[in-house]
Amino acid sequence: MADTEATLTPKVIPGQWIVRLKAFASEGTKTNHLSSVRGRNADATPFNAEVHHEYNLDEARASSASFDDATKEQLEQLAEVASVEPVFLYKHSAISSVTNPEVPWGLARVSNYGKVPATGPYTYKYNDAAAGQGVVVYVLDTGINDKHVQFECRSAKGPGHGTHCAGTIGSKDYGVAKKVDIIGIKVFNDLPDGDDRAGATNADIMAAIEYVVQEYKSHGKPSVINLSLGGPPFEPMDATISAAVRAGVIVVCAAGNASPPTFQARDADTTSPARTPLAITVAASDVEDKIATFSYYGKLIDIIAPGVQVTSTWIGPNNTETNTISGTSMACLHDAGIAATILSNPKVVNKSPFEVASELLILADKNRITGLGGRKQGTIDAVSHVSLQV
Ligand SMILES: [Ca+2]
Repeated sequence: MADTEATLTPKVIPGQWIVRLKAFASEGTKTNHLSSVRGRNADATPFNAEVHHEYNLDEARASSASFDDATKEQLEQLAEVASVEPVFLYKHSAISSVTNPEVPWGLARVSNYGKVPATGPYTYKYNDAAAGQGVVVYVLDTGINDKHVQFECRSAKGPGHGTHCAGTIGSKDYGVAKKVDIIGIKVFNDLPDGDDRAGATNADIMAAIEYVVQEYKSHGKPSVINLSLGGPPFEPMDATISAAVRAGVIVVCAAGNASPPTFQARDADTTSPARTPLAITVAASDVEDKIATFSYYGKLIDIIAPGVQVTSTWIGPNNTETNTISGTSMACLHDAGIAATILSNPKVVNKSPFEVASELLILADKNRITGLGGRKQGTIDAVSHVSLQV
């Protein structure tokens, strides 16, 4: 399956661009910029740009648009423009897939200090009074199969990978936070993972993040964004995530996975969104408490969570299907769920993203992970843990 190996060769969408304005450009600067772009369209010069989307978060003002290379050169000359970069695809951070309907070991691991047995049956201990009630987790993915019986009508929309994600965050049997509200936002196209045109564009991911910030500002419920995806480093996306976190939304993302053809794990500073410091970046471990061979690593990892052979909900005709897959995608879902449990815990008074991130670390099971020598040295040794104390 293709995934964050796209960091090497991003799949670019020809003729589509993200025009980023200089840091902290004002709303007025953006308005003037877009009206000047539209004005140039109207005059007799061969300038031609069609604006598709405007991004308005304070530190991440930008637009996505279609135009040709000559127009790109003209736009790059404008004083207010920081960069003009291509629209390209991000990929799922999941790597392998086998059908195996078992109770997930990951839930047992995050509710236990210390290693769990190599084989089940497993139990998940959690506190029902802090199970994510009143918290919204937004899963930016393929959408969610909301008909799946595991969601008890707490989720909204779509298939496959997104359904698996939502399952680990909040489904009845496979989920960390069993009372959380889950909203799937479809950013991935419907092509199969093996297709090199499959993915989610940077333009759509940024728009979806900004949409969540607007939702959060209107409903005021504690909110978490789950990004089980990865791709090339991209400054405008990093800025969008930073703006979302500063606005009060927690952003949890996958560290990234080694994948074909090289199967070489890298430092998470080589990929977005994992390299964004204000995101909670999650690496993956296995049932032996060893860092997953595929997991990206390094100083930007905030925490480690189960990410090898994780069973969760899937799509299928019966709406009861499950699938067992691996990836830092799966690891980060545990932390989206744990963040939701912290946000719903009445004992935790201060719930800004920064305080939730530090609470995650306080709770974490430290100094358990093996395999953090060599290139992976410097990666935090802390396994996510869900608090039973309310
Ligand atoms: Ca971080």
